[in-house]
Amino acid sequence: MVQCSWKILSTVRMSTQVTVFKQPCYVENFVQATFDALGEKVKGLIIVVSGDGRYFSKDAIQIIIKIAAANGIKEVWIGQNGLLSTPAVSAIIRNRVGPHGEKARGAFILTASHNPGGPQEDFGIKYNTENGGPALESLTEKIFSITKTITKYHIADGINDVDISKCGTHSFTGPDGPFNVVVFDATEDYVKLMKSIFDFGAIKNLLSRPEFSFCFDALHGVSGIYAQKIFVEELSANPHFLVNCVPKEDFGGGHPDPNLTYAKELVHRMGLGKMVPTEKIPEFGAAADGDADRNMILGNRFFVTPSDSVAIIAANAVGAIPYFKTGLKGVARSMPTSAALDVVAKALKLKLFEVPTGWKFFGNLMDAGMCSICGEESFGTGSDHIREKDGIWAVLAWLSILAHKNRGVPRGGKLVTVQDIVRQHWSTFGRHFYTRYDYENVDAGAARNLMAHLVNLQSSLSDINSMIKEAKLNVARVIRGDEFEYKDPIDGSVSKHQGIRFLFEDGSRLVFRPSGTGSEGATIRLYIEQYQSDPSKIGVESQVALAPLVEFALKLSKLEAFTGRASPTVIT
Ligand code: VG1
Ligand code: CO
Repeated sequence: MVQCSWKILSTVRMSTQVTVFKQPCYVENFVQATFDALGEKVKGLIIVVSGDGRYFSKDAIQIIIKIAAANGIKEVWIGQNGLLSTPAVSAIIRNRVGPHGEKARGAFILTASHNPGGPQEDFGIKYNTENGGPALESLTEKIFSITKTITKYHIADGINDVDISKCGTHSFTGPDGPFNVVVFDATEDYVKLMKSIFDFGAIKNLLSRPEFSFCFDALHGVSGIYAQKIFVEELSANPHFLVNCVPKEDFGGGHPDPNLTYAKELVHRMGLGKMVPTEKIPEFGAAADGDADRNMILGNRFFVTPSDSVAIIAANAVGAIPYFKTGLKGVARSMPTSAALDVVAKALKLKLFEVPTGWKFFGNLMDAGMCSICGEESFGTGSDHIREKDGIWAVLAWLSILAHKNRGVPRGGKLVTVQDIVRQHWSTFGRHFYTRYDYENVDAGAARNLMAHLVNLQSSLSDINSMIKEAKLNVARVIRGDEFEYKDPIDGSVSKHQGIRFLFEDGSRLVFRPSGTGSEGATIRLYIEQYQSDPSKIGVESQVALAPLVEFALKLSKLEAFTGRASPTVIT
C-alpha cells in the first residue's frame, strides 16, 4: 500500500495538462478513487484501458494495469499499442465477449478528445460504465469527492510492464489470484459493428465510381487506424483519399479538432481555404477528432453544419442505412443544437428530445429504447449502436446517403453531391442558419459576471425589446428568456443551469453557456440560430444572414466590456 499525497482534481472528466498528470500520485489518485467509488463491484471485473494514443498514454496504461491488479480486477483489455477510439471502447464494452463468454464492465479511456497532445499539452482520463457510455453524474460526483480525501492507493508491484505493441495474453498472479492483460487488434470489434449497420457493398460501389473522390483527415488522431481498415481495406478506397491517418502522440503539433479552423489540410483540399487547391477537389470530405468521436462533413467547397448533418442523417436513415430499416425510435439533440432536427422529427412524426450538452443524457434515452439518432452542434453525431458519439459512423452514414441518392445515376453520370443533398433538405424543411462563437481562456470571474448579467436580463424583456427598437436592429422581438433545465424522463434526475436562452418571436435563438470541458480559464460559448423557410432566402451566406443577431447578442450581453474580448477565439 502506498501513501498518497492527495490533490484536488479539477473535474472528474479529468482532462488537463500533461505536466499536471505527471505529478506524483495524480493518475493513481483518479484511478483508485474510481475503484473506491465502484466499491465491491470491482472484484473479478474485466475493464478496458486504451485511448487516442496521445503523449503519456503508454505510461498511464502501465500504471492503471498495476492499480487494477491490486484492486482485484480480473482482466484488463487493451487495444494494440494502447489505441482504441472512444466509440470503439463503447462498442467493445457492449459487444466483445471473451473466450468464456465474459464481458468488460467498464473502461478507462485515455484522451483529452479534440485538445492538442504532447509534453506541454493535454492528457485526460474518463471512466465509462457497463452500458458503454460515460459514467453518470452520480458516479462522477462520487469519484470527485473521493479524490479530494483519498490518502492511499493499492498497486501491485509484482507486475512487470506489459508489451502492448503485440497482441496476446499476459498472465500474472495478482494479489487476488490470476490476473490477465489481453492485448488485441484495436479495429476488429468496431469494424464488425460497422459492417452490421451499413451496406458496405453499396458504399464500395460509390467509392469505385471514377467520378467520385473523397478525402478523410484523421488529424493524426486514432481515427486513422479505423479509416485505413474500413475505407481502404474493406471498401477498397484509394489510399490517397486518406490524410494524416497515422496516429501521433502530439497529433503532428496540431489541434485534432475537426472544424474549419483546425482541420486545415482537409479544408484546403476541399476548396474552402484561402488558396485554390492544385489537385481536383473531392466530392466528399470528412475529419474526426483525436479520439474519433467527433466529425466534420464537407462537400466540394461546401461546409455542412453539424446541426444540419444530424437532421439530414435522420431524414434519410430509414432508406439509406440497413440498421434503421424498421424505423427510428425517436431522435434527440442537445439544447444549443439548432432545431433543424425538430423539423425533421415533426415531419416524420418522431418523438424529439432536447437534452443538456454532453453525450451522457442521450445514453439514458437510448437504454430505454426511446432514441435512435442524436447529435450535438459541436460536431458530434451518433446513434444507439453505442453510447458515445461516433465520427467514423457519421462518415459512413453520409457515404450511405450519397450511395443511396446516386443509386440510379449511371456510371460516369453527374452525381448527386453533398451540396445538392443539403440544399434539397433546406428547400423541403427550411434552413436553420447557425453559428457558434467561442471565447476561450476568459478570466473566470469575468465569465461569472457575464453570466449573472445575462440571468438578470431575463426579467427585463421589455427593456430588451425597446433597445432593439431604438437601435433599429434587424431582429425579431424577444419573447422569452430562461435558463435551460432538464428533467430526465427515465430516472427523473434534474439538471439545472444548462445555458441561458433568449427566444425570439420568429423562432431565432441566442444561447450563452460556459464550457464544462475547457482546460484553462473559462470558455464562454455563444450559439446563434435563425430559421428561414422562404426558399428565395435560404441560399444566403450564413455569417451574412446571422449578422444582425450577432450584433444584438454582443450588445445585449456586453460581452466585450465583461471579457475584454473584441472577437471570439474560434467561430464554428
Ligand atoms: C463540449 C461540447 C459538447 C461535447 C463536449 C465533449 O462541451 O460543447 O457538445 O459533448 O465538449 O466532447 P463544453 O461543455 O465544453 O461545451 V468530446 O469530443 O471532448 O467528448
Ligand atoms: Co472527442
